[in-house]
Amino acid sequence: MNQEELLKQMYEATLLGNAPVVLELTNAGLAMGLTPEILLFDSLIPSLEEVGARFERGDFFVPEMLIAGRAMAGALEVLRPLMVATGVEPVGTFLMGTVKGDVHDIGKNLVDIMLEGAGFHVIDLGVQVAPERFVEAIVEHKPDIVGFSAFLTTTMPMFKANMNALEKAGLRNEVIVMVGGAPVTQEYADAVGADGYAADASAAVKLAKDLLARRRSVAVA
Ligand code: B1M
Repeated sequence: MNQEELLKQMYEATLLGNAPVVLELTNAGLAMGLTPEILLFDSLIPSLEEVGARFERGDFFVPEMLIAGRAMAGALEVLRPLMVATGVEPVGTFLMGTVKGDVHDIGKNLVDIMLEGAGFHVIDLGVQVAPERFVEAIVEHKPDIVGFSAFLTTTMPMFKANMNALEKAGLRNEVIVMVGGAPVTQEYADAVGADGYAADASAAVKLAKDLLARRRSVAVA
């Protein structure tokens, strides 16, 4: 099997939610010299996008989405240690969570991995995180940045609820706020008063670094 065939087989196996085969192909791809980024961006992520498209057309239902998601999550477990930086001084602390009412976490976990790869210390509160839990964690960990992920149009309004909770707790100016997730847009991020929005994991890393550098240069001036 060549690299192209492997990526195609992995795409198909993810689509069918065949977790053992996806895992086997992940290891085989790495052994063949494919990078974690190629496996992710040329096979796993496009496959999940197709899962979403089939769900929208009514060809797939929730169980199919669930097993495809699990197959992708299994591959991420193997790829994570290969993508994170080791032994470097953290560039900053990033507190992350999927908002209340939303259980999607694959995209959030990918952002975590890429942030860790870029040297951030990431604290992930998981999914269905209530505004008061974000507040508690900000007080406890004093992160430089807090990130809210939302993957449903029905859970995006939780961004505003989170912002209100930060304001009420007197924390809004203590922390940079970033938002993201499939249905989120720059306009929506601006409307809720977030400091930044990123469309994908690499853009999130770049933005996190930029926002932090800007905040630190203002603090020094
Ligand atoms: Co759901 N789901 N799902 N789902 N699911 C979507 C999101 C959907 C778009 C499918 C579709 O209709 N095409 C749709 C939402 C429609 C909408 O609101 N606009 C949808 C729906 C409707 C639902 C349910 C309501 C279905 C139902 O029950 N009837 C239900 C909701 C449950 C709930 O949360 N309360 C549901 C459930 C599920 C599963 C549990 C079965 C499973 C989740 C498994 C899991 O996450 N552990 C699932 C899955 C797998 C999907 C799809 C197929 C794949 C999501 C994914 O992992 N994508 C998805 C379709 C799709 O996205 N095309 C879909 C890959 C991932 C790498 O991309 O998540 O976009 P993404 O993350 C990106 C960016 O968004 C960004 O970077 C990430 C990496 O590049 N990003 C950030 C994310 N967070 C960020 C934070 C940042 C910055 C960038 O800063 C802080």
